Amino acid sequence: MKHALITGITGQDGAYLAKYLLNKGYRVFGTYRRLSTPNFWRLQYLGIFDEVELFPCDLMDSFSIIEALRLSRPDEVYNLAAQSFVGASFEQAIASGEITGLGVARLLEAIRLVTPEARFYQASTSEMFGDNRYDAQDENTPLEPSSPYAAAKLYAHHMLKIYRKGYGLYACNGILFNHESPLRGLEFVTRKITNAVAKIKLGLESHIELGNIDARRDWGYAPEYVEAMWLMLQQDTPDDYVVATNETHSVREFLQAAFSSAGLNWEDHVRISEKFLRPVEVRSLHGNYEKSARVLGWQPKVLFSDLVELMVREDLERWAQWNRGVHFPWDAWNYPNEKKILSRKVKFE
Ligand code: NAP
Ligand code: F7E
Repeated sequence: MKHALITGITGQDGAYLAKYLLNKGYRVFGTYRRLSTPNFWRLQYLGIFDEVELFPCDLMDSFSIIEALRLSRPDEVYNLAAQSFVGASFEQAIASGEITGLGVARLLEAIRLVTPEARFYQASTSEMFGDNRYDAQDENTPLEPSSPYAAAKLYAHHMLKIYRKGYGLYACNGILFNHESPLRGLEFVTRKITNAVAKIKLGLESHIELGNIDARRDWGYAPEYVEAMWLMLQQDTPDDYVVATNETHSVREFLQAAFSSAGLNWEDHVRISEKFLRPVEVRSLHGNYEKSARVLGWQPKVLFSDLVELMVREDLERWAQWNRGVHFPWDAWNYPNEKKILSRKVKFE
C-alpha cells in the first residue's frame, strides 16, 4: 500500500486530496498545526476524519517535519501547507516568508536527508506571475511577484528546482491558478461572496463589502485540481505544470452570477470599501494549461458558471439547515463579519 504525506491536510486542497488518495487505496498521513481550537471541519465534512493519520507539525519547525517524514515513510509528499491568503501576507509579511517560503526549504532539506526517494509536490501558484502584462500565462511566462505571499512562493519554486537539479529529487511545482469549492476559506473572494449571497437571501445579512471588483481571475474547481497534483507525481520524469481553466472572469462577473443564481440583484447589496484594496493588486490572471492536457491528460470539467452555482447552492443549503437547528461541521457560523476586522488600511479617528 502506498503512503502519502499531506502537509496542510486541514485546508481546502488538503481535505480534497486526502479523499482522492484514500479512494485510490493510499494510506494517508497528514500534518496539522496545534491550535487552541481544533480545525478539522473539512475532513469531517467530507467524512474522512477517521480514515487519515495525523501528526502535529509546523513548517517553522524542522524537527517536526523530520518526525512526520520518519513516522509516515511516504512514497509521495504533497506540500499544501502555507500562509495562503495574499491579503494577509501584506499584514504578516515576515511570517508569510517564514512559512510559505523558508518552510519549503526546511521540507526539501528534510526530504533530502530522511526520505530522498519520496516524490514531492509543491503548491506553486499563478500569483507568481504577479501584475503581469501577458494575455495568458503558461510555464514559460516571466515570474514577477506582486505580494509577500507571491515572493515567498517564488523562492520555494526556485528552491525546488535547485533540489531537483542538484540532488536528483523527484519534485514537481504545480503552478495552480485559483481553485474554489464549498470548502474554500471564507476570506477568499469567491466564498466570501457565496456565503454572503446565502445569508442575504435568507434575511440574515443585508450587504457585503468588497475591494477591487474589476480584478480578473481564472477560477477552477478544487476537487479537479488535486487530481492534477497526483498525476504530476506519476510521470517518468519530474516537471512543472500550469493547472487552470483557460477562462478569465472579473469579480464583478462572479457577483452578478452568484446573486442572480439566488434571484437577487448584486448592485442592491454590494458596497466598495478601501479596506479590501491591496497595496499592489494582480489585475488579471488567465492560465494556459496546454502542457497539463498534453502530458498529464488533465483538463477541467467544472467551469465558471457551474462553479458559482454549486458554491451558492451549498452555502444556501448550509444556512437553511442552520436556521432549522441542524448542527454539522462547518466554518461560517462563528466567523466574524469581516467589517469588524481592522487592518492597517483603516484610518483611526
Ligand atoms: P488553505 O485552505 O489556506 O490551507 C493551508 C493549509 O496550510 C492549512 O491546512 C493550514 O493549517 C496550513 N498551514 C498554515 N500555516 C502553517 C504552518 N506554519 N505549518 C504547517 N501548516 C500550516 O489553502 P488551500 O487553498 O488549500 O491551498 C493549498 C496550497 O496551495 C497552499 O500552499 C496555497 O498557497 C496553494 N495554492 C492555492 C491556490 C488556490 O486557489 N486555492 C492556488 C495556488 C496555490 P490551518 O488549518 O491550521 O490554518
Ligand atoms: O482574491 C479581489 C482581490 O483573495 C481574488 C489564493 O488561494 O489564489 C488565491 O489568491 C481577487 C483579488 O484570491 C475582495 O483583490 C476584491 O484580486 O480570492 P482572493 P487571490 O488573491 O487571487 C491564488 C492563486 C493563491 O495562490 C492564493 O493562495 O479578488 N477582491 N474584493 C477581494 N479579495 C478578497 N479576498 N476579499 C475582498 O473583499
